Amino acid sequence: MKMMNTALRYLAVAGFLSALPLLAGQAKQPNILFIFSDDHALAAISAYDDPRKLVQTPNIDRVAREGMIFNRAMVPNSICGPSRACVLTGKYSHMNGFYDNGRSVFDGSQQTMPKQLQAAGYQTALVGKWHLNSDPTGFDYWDILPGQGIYYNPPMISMGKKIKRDGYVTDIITDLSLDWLKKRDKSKPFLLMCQQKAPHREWAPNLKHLGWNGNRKFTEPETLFDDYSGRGKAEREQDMTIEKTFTPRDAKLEQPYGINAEQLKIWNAYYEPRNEAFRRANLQGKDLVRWRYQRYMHDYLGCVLSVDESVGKLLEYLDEEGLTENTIVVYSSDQGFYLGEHGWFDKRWIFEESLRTPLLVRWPGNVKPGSASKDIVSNIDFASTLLEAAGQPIPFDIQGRSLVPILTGNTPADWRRSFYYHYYEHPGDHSVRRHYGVVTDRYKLVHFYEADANYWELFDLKTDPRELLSVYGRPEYEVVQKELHAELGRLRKQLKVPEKDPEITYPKRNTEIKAKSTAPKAANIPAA
Ligand code: SGN
Ligand code: CA
Repeated sequence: MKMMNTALRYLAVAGFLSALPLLAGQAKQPNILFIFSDDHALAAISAYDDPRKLVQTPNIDRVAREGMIFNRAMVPNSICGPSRACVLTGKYSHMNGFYDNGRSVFDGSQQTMPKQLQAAGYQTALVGKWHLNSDPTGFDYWDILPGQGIYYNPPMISMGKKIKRDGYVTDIITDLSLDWLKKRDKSKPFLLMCQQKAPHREWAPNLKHLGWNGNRKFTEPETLFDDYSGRGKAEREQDMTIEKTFTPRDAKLEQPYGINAEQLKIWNAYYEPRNEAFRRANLQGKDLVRWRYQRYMHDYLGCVLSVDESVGKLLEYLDEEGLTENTIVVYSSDQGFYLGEHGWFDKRWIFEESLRTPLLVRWPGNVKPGSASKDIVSNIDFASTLLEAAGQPIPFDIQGRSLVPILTGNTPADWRRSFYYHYYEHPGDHSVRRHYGVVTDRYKLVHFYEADANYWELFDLKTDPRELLSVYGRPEYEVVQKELHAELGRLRKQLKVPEKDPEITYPKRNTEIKAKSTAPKAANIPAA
């Protein structure tokens, strides 16, 4: 069967066949609703059942209940733009050319999954966060936030035209997505990529969710006061702690970007009395970190509530229109996020909270409701998966592999057992050093490779699930360490990772820069 598929694929890509057959039982090409949030930690989705029980997300959980939840979905480069480029191309950063947020510009002329689906007759749309520093290609309709976007009354760029929209960003992206669905050409299958800004920093919730938790205190992570002993310079010298990096705006001691006078009244009614009490208390040291953690969780999880509502509205639309049965729903995020673990917020590391990303997939008739996968999968697999589901050939240079067999309950015997990771954005926000490494079910071998932070680490997730102690060089790990070095070398070769990082230059950007410089001053859009 595998041989047969490979042969068919060859013929298809070589142009002898226009498409692969659809899966058994499928009468027509499925619609694809791809819902993508920004910085959504697994611990902030109740389906992942984190022991802290931080929040309930009934609508996202519905996707899990009616589909499959992935417990080991990983990103190759845990940061926004690079992740999005991986989704579009099915390739690692060194192959799609988008390495970091600060300097990379996505080359929209390259082969992408939306382009291929569009050519196969799909109607394609992308709404919300894009963050790739060039205009989207492969979409019949696009309506994006410039750069990071802002939470209140966000300027947007609709098919190249600047528009300022009123309201809360998550609702706006949802409504625009629904509007497009309503107006679409119903004779064609669709690919809709609904990409939320939330719950990205500065975690500004919808006004109606302020105080959503009542007086409930959020459970602290065990490592909130990590001292980074047992690890190296990179972990000690980063700039992403709640203690040192958290700003007054993060803490809502300053108002969010773009908010108007009317909204500010409601905002102040909630925050001002609490901020006043905070100022009077004059907290210091650990008490101050604890207070910030509580504020952070109220705000971040408050944003998640809106994302969850959005998922609910989109699923409801599918139900009402009778589209549920023939629509693949994917819920994922551009990466995970730290919710106070190791004292951190943000992402970027090969470590669990930022390496892993949520992934839930519903596909009636193909995916068993309530199923779960522990296979190592990645967002570079999304392109192949959606192409196969649509009966399209998977180009040979795609590095990700289709998840269709896993989704249908038949994980191939040769599925990957190790995963290559590579983070490049240093110098950059939060000062996380460049590193690469290999991840298996149990171990993680990491190389921080800059001249002034050059060292190896090895973590044993079985004995040290929180990754607090590198056991690199210990005699009892000699054999494992050797094997991991060999595996890392093998992966780097197979994936064609260059020996040296490329010089990442500053090519000209279009959409995003223009949009930023012309956006209203009051909105004060934060830099990427
Ligand atoms: C902004 C944030 C950073 C964040 C980057 C990248 N600062 O610069 O905290 O790491 O985006 O995020 S902010 O004060 O402007 O919010 S990413 O999701 O785009 O990769
Ligand atoms: Ca992100």
